[in-house]
Amino acid sequence: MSRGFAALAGITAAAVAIGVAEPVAVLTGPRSAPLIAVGGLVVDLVPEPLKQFAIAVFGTYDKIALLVGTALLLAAFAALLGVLAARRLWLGLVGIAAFAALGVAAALTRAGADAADALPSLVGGALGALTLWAFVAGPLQLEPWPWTPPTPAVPSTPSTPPSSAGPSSPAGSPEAAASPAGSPERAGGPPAGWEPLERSDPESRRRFLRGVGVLAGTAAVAGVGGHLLAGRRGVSAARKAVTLPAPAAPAPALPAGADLSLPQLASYVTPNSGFYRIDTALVVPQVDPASWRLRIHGRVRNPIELSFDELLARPMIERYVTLACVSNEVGGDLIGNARWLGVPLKELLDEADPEPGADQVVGRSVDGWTCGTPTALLRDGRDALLAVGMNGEPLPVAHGFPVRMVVPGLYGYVSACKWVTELELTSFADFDAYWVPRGWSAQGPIKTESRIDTPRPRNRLTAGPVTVAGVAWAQHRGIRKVEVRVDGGPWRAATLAPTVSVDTWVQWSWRWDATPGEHTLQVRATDADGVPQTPQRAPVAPDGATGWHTVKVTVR
Ligand SMILES: Nc1nc2c(c(=O)[nH]1)N[C@H]1C(S)=C(S)[C@@H](COP(=O)(O)O)O[C@H]1N2
Ligand SMILES: [Mo]
Repeated sequence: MSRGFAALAGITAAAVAIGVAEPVAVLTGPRSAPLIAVGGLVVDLVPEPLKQFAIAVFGTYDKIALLVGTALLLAAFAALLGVLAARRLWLGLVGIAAFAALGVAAALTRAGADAADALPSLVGGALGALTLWAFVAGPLQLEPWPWTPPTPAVPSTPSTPPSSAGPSSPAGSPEAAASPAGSPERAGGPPAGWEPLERSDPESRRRFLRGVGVLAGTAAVAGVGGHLLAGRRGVSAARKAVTLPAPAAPAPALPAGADLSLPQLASYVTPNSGFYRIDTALVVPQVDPASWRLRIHGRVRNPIELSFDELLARPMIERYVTLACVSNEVGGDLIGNARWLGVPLKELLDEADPEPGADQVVGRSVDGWTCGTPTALLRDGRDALLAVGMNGEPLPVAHGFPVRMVVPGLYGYVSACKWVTELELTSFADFDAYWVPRGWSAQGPIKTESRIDTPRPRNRLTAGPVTVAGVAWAQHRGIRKVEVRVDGGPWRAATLAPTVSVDTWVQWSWRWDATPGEHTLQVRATDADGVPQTPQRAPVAPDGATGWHTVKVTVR
């Protein structure tokens, strides 16, 4: 078999394996599908710099990039397996078995996995192996070129007398007579350098390629169909059925002018559809509120277990809180402000009654992700919430439905556990949450930052008055002052828009009398304690980026 055909057989076998695993995963859950399971393992295991690179390059699309990358890598391996299988079938089959084993291992080591999660990879592996066999040694294999060495010509006894054919026709020649008519492939015999295994019978080639088409098509239909079906088993219907209680303490009314409503400037309240999403989940966890439970346990005197209805029955408060990701670069957009509805975590913790020394609350998600938050900080009176509502709706599924944590003043990775099902009281000395062994700081207070949203580097600016505007944040400390400077000149005070509390970002604006030429705009904020934002540039790891946001513009 030629390399090309062998590679095609390998890729088709892999497509069948991955495709048919999807409908099986409809029964066992989307995270047991091999591509997702292995992808999830990759997310947990890839070295931190690579992950940083992925977030920097692909941002919120990092997961799609990962899946496409995994699929391409897999296709390359599958092609190689096909080539190996053409030499020694067992090598190819062992390769497929190894991949199936990887899929099984990945599916079984995920949080909350059970034995059934092995099924998609096993079924996929078996059918993938069958496919490879069919192409290499089974009914779809390529048959050798059906050429048999020509019987030695016997010029002395031509079947047709030369005279009857005429001199212009080769039909009566002995060579033509040796090969039967109507079989042009056979007529010429094999070309020079022909090797029996390299050329195949055209009929078997058509059968092979038809097999590739039919099987790859079936794999695609099974894969996409299974994936969509699995999606229909999601919780969007259950989410729509949720009626949120009215807050006992509603959010403060937005002061007039909190939103300057300028083009390019981030709106004061971020709509749910535009809210950044960062998590390690390759498929969004689908948590049925009917079976959701929260356990508050560990080093507490009074462990608590709550159902969703019991949580909703508690008095709720509604607060604006600006959430920020530690991976947000200076000038980046991994930050958003929403109105959250939820139960104060302080009340739940007070009831659970933590033991002395239990200085860390570990939030644990259904998918096993964890974050560690200082117990004292959750009880210091700030509006730390076990949230069920976001901007007047039940939490969007991707933002943690049915319940997540929201803590003013802390980066999301140490506080904002989505799909939360457990709060475990422990100590920082005893437990490292998900990102800590991966090189991030155990403590993650949000650093004072500011951003220029308008103008942007590519804007066409004309000389004269230009509105420079943006946002600044120092959650739970508040912003006292924002300053702007042009071309390294003196700092000028910007005007701060009003805000509801110290827990949200604030919009700022400054009128610039722009002159023609290239200019550099810079912004810095000072928090309400009087501490200015540091000019020192720091990368996002291990505990958040710093530096002044700098924008270069051209004025005509
Ligand atoms: N279950 C779970 N919760 C999580 C994460 C995660 O990976 N898994 N990521 C955290 C991080 S790093 C951030 S910045 C916030 C982002 O919340 P959002 O996606 O709703 O904006 O969620 C936090 N909660
Ligand atoms: Mo984050």
